[in-house]
This record gives sequence, C-alpha cells and structure tokens, in this order.
Amino acid sequence: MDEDCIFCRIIRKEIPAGIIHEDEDTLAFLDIHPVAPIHFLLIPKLHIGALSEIDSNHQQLMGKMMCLIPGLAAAQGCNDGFRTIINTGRVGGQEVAHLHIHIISGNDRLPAMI
Ligand code: DGP
Repeated sequence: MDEDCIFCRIIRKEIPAGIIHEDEDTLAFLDIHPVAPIHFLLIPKLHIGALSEIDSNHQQLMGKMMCLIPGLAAAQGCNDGFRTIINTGRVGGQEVAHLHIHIISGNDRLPAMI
C-alpha cells in the first residue's frame, strides 16, 4: 500500500468509487472520467506503479487479472466486444501511478486508435 496513491485510497475505501468487483487480490471500479458508455478499471490491490515494474513474481496476479476481464466485461454489458488499455509511464500517457487496466466499450464500434 502507498499512503498517497489515489487507487490505494480507493482500495482502503477512503475515497468513494463505483466498485463493481472485489476479491482479495483485485478491485474493479468505474472510471471517474469515462470515455465511452462502459469504462471501468481493474487494479491489483498490491501497489505496483506501472506495467513496467512487473516481473515473474507477478505472473499469478497478472494471469488472474486477465482471466477476470471477460466476466467483468460481460457483467457490465460488453456484448459485442471491448477494448483493454494499459497506459505505462509518461510517454504512455499514464496519469495514476498504480497499475490499472482500462476496459472500455460502448454502443457503437470504438474508433480505431492506431
Ligand atoms: P491513466 O491515464 O491510464 O493513468 O488513467 C487513469 C484513469 O483513472 C483516468 O481515466 C481517470 C481515472 N481516475 C483518476 N482518479 C480517479 C478517482 O479518484 N476515481 C475513479 N473512479 N477514477 C479515477
């Protein structure tokens, strides 16, 4: 846990969030600035600053998070697919320094990014 990290504070319930899933290792909650009708974040409870800090010790945790995504996406109404984004570091556009996976979907096809 990081005292000042905003996502650690959400995990500790010090800041309210629209939590849609919680287990001993992970938390998923609605993004405060959604870019599409469905936009939520999946985070590890372990404070990992970014994907660039991941190593083999995190294999089980990262696998668990990946395996959670389809069910969470379906429960949120992602019937025709969704986009997953992990921004990493300044160049990657990461604003919150706690590893998070964006899961984004909408009524229509999302615009291509690249
Ligand atoms: P990124 O650029 O990948 O670091 O995206 C961070 C996301 O986190 C951004 O889409 C907005 C979201 N966010 C930031 N602060 C809060 C918060 O306090 N609550 C919630 N629910 N989301 C937040």
